Amino acid sequence: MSIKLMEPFKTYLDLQTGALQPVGEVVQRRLSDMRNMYADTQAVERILETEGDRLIYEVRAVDLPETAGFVLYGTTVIYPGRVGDEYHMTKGHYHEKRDRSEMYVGLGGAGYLVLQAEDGTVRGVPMEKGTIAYVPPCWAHRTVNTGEVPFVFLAVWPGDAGHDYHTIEQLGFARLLVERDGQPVFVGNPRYGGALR
Ligand code: PAN
Ligand code: ZN
Repeated sequence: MSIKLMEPFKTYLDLQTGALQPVGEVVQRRLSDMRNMYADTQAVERILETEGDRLIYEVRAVDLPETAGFVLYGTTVIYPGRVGDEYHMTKGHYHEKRDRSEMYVGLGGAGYLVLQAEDGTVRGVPMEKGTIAYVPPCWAHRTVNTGEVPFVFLAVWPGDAGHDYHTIEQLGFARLLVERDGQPVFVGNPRYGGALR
């Protein structure tokens, strides 16, 4: 008996823009998609009223089966900016299978990989071009653009990891990255609903 072989293939990655060719799913996240994730809800509403629905980040993924045995990869571009004093960021998630890890490779710009464990422990890993930041098993992860240009990175994760957005949507992250005197600083999130350490 023989199994059906998948043909080898390659993807072209534009290191500057994060564009992938060929590309599968492309997701755009706008401010309205993250309405409840920024601490300054008044700033959110003000931006939506005066400026419109700002594009915060884009994700491009290669078309591969989301099952065990595959390695998935895609790029993320977070555009620079702030909502109130909180920097633009991704929604953030745990992997549905909590023990599936991930690697992030910085391609351009600068920011942080913010990780949170279910006991409320938070860590921040600064990232720039050339940084390989590792998400160990069981950490929720979010990225934040603390610079003035797009923050671009490549992510690689196991095909059967799955994405649990719900937990972070409900509880939030315990700590937020905000700008103070032009510098990124971690502060407590007054609206955080999970365990604290
Ligand atoms: C990344 C993220 C990507 C966007 O590819 O999915 O940076 O962040 P959100 O998924 O939280 O919106 C990854 O961690 N994949 O597992
Ligand atoms: Zn992930």
